[in-house]
Amino acid sequence: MTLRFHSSAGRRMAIGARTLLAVVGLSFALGAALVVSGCSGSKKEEAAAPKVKRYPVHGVIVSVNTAQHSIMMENATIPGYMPAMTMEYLMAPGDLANAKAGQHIRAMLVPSDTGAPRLEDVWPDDRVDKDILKQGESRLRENTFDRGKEAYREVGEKMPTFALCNQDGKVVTADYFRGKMVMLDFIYTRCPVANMCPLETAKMVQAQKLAKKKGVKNVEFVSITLDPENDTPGVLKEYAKDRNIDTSNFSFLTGPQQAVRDLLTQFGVIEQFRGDIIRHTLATLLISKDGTIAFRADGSEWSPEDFVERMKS
Ligand SMILES: [Cu+2]
Repeated sequence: MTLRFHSSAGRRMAIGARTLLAVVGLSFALGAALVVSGCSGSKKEEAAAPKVKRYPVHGVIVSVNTAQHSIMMENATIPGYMPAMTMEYLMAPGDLANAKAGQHIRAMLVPSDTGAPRLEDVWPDDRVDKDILKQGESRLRENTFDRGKEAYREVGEKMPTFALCNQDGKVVTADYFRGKMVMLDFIYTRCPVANMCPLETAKMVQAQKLAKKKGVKNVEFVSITLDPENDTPGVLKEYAKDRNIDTSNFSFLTGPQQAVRDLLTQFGVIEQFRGDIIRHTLATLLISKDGTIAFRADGSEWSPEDFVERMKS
């Protein structure tokens, strides 16, 4: 299997995707754990292993102090680090913007010699949300498995159901988009290849602006991350803010790794980790109001005008 960064021949890429899916299907049939174990994730973790020891922490936010870039949090016992207590933690701007008193979060604690410890990899951890995400993940897993070699959803088929988190840390399910057109793609925030994700996002924004200008109503723009390990809600929030993206109808979604993997499989997007870089293909899709995949463009050569025209018809 070869992965291609820039494909002018979308068809060939789609065939590549199908070949991969056939391989995946076969591995299911053989009971191999190729997809389930998410081989790419662990390799990447090793490569990017931080030198400072980090500790998983759960807690409830007591207060948010934006000026100090910190929160007060009542944390549960952190094995090997400290007992349960209420203390100050520093947070990145995106996480801070999402933080609210009373919220349950989980994160990785990074100790500091000079001041308050820092929280990274911050995820919402409210019970109900966790349950919805987990259910969504296992339903999608079963669905991908059941579809086997037909996991890839062609134009004309319904989009899969899912439960993910948006850039505000809110759980969003596929139901949220029912009755709306959805323009959907897959990107990741650290993508270093200018004419891949950065261009893709810029064009989605163009499409969003053009749709608004042309009076297209009831359309949502959705970018799902290829890299949920890094792209937490807070990271996505900063990504959108840095680009001045109007998030009133543009969501950046992330969530359980396996859920993202299954969506990639079902939408026919291929990714492969090379150290910290993800080699991947691009697909931009238009989903109609009843949830049917109406159109897809493989590669980076689609035009915002074309998509907006299709939204109008
Ligand atoms: Cu990219």
